[in-house]
Amino acid sequence: MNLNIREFSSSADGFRSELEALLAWDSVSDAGVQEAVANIVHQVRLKGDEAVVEFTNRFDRRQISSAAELEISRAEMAAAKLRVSDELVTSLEAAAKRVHDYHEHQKQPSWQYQEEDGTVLGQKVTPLDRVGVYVPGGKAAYPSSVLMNVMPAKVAGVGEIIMVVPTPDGLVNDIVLAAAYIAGVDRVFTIGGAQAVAALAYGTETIPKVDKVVGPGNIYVATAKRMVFGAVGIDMIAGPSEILVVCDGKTDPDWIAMDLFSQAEHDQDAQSILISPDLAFIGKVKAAMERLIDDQSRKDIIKVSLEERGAFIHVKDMDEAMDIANVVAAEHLELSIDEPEKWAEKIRHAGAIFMGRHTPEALGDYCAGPNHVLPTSGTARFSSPLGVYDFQKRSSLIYCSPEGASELAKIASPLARGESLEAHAMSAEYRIIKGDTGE
Ligand code: HSO
Ligand code: ZN
Repeated sequence: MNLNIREFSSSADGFRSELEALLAWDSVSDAGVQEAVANIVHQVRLKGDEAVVEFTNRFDRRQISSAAELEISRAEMAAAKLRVSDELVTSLEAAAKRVHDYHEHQKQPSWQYQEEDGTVLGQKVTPLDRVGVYVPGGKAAYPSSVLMNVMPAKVAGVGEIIMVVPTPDGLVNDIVLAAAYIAGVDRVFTIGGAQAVAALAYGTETIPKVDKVVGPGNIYVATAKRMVFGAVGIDMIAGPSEILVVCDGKTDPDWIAMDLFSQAEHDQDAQSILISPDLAFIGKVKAAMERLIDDQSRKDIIKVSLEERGAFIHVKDMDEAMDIANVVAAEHLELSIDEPEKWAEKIRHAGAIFMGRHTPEALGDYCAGPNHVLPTSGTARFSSPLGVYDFQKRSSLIYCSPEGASELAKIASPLARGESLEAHAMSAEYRIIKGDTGE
């Protein structure tokens, strides 16, 4: 199949502005969607279970009479796991263990130190009490995403994990439930959309109120998450998936072609870009793609994604490739080159860096260990992969000794008076030890 993929040369006039245009992504904020979501959130907040049942029956074509019917027990999750093939269960378990072990390294311990006068200062780290994980239904139901969202919460020590998943027509995805069981989800409710986000944020008679809602979803879910933010915490709002492959021309072109397909097949809006200093190699990858695409089950999605948002960029050398990679700040960056560890030092912005010819993104998506929930659309400039730290929070600790308090009060008092806050000043001054004049 012919593929019409844009080709750029970094030395061409106007390349930087063309690159900007290529990367631009507008997360649509539709006024109609806003209004519909605001109404759903309001109804759920006001009427609780009754509204959740009504919206679920309407949007997911179900005939539920009470919210209790929405819950799936751990026993039912275990039963779903039995319906999944042994091979798949073994892979889910192996992936869960690897993701768990990786995230163990992210745990932030509490710390404290003591000053000479006995004052102790520190930071106490605590897990969130209860978290809600949104899992999309339908075409984007990824069991791997269940693992990636739940494992870091588990490792953080979150008290209770509630998963919501829409089940249009009452159809449940057994692999998703098996993943939930393996990851250690406490309770599952078969609800989705804005109504699920609102139920988690405000709680209903049946659905417990959580402290944070994480997980990807469609525009209704994303809009609802933005709306309830403040009442609860949320994770990032993800844009379409992206991959940027930098290749020196020495990797099998078929491998690179398939790595580019692997992101393109997610979504028509996904973005796959190849950067190489070797123009002939770019031609070989293109030929490989045109040959391989015909056998791809998702070829229609791949084609649209590559033709709408994909690109080949020819650069003069590897230094320039790294500069462009930093501008793109891709969700996934593959360095399919010699000495990737040397070049990775130059990378400042990327969600995940896949190093060497034997590290395709697909391995990271499922089982290498790091999280596959990553900053998209250039947000890697300022944000990080989903991790244990997203499910932990910090409290400052201050424990003054009498002598320490006396000293601090002498610093605080003039500051408080400078702000005309007399009670602050006096509260501090009461702690000054009588007869302690400082020097
Ligand atoms: N590449 C996706 C994650 C995923 N891949 C799930 C396969 N399943 C995140 O960008
Ligand atoms: Zn993927």
